[in-house]
Amino acid sequence: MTPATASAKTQNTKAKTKDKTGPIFSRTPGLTDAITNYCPGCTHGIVQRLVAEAIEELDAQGRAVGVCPVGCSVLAYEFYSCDMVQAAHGRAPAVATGLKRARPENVIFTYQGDGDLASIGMAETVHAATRGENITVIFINNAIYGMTGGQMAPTSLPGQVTQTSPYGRDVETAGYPIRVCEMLSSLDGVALAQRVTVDSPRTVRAAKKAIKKAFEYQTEGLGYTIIEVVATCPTNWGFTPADAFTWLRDNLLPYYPLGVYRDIKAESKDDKAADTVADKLAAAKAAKAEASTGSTEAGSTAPEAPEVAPETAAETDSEVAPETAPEVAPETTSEKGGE
Ligand SMILES: Cc1ncc(C[n+]2csc(CCOP(=O)(O)OP(=O)(O)O)c2C)c(N)n1
Ligand code: SF4
Ligand SMILES: [Mg+2]
Repeated sequence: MTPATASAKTQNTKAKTKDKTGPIFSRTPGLTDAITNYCPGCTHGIVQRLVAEAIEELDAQGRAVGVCPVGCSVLAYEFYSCDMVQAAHGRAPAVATGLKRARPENVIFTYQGDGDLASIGMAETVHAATRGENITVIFINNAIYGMTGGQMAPTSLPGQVTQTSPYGRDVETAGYPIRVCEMLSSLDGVALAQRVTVDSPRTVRAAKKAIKKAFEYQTEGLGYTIIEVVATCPTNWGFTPADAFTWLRDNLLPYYPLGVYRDIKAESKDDKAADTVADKLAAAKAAKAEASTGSTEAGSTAPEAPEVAPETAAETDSEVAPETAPEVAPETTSEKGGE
């Protein structure tokens, strides 16, 4: 038997074995058959798959609408099977707000880079969050403007070399990086703010769980949810894919610790969280109920309760225990160095 015949036979045997056992891995129907065009080692493709899987598992395929603004994610409409809307740079929260308010039964997500969300779109982000817009934001923090060739982003590290900071980010002139989850977690409209990464099977699983939880909170009407993914851009960082993951672990994760920064379900189980959105809405709901039974005087100036209040703190029950505080404390900015 020639080596070629032997090899063909081995492959046939393998194929038969595969037929018997069936596929162990397949493409999620949440994605189209299009081949993604992201660079080798880029994490955009991983995250997009996780979002698609979460949508599929929550049976939201027919109701999901994604909003992709400008950045390397701009072509994501080619990759998702669900409806997609392309927004102008930074305007995804406004587009998503309109979609969700017009079609509350739909599951709406934005997929935004750090340049998009934290630079040109920062005002929209903060205001959508503080309004408690019932949308889910997938935030890809790769510490650089990927699509346009590697300019400094609001999340680029102190000392990080980029096209617009060739001597490294100088905090004296460019300021310090913005930690988005920490900043947004102070806003009452935020139901969930969690930072994850996708550098190993374990972290990929955790990221998927977080994304799913965000969609679940949206379905329950709890408010703005954001999952920040600490991501790679090997092309513009100037690394091989493997080195990019090492750089992410050694530099980005210490500065951007993984963890849950706000989770109103977890907080509402905690006595300390007396003023969460859930508590406030529960109070508004109680006031509305009181008014409808006539116990409130006519002409009362009490604020009107929302028509559809989310579940109260006492009613909600999260099966997922909050993750512990970030394991790695952020180092001081002056100690951090990029390239
Ligand atoms: C109004 C406007 N300003 C600037 C640009 C140029 N632009 C395109 S993508 C981009 C930055 C994208 O970076 P990021 O959001 O971090 O996404 P990434 O490519 O890193 O995933 C910029 C500045 C634009 N398209 N529109
Ligand atoms: S330029 Fe960066 S963010 Fe864009 S696809 Fe390539 S590696 Fe990914
Ligand atoms: Mg970016």
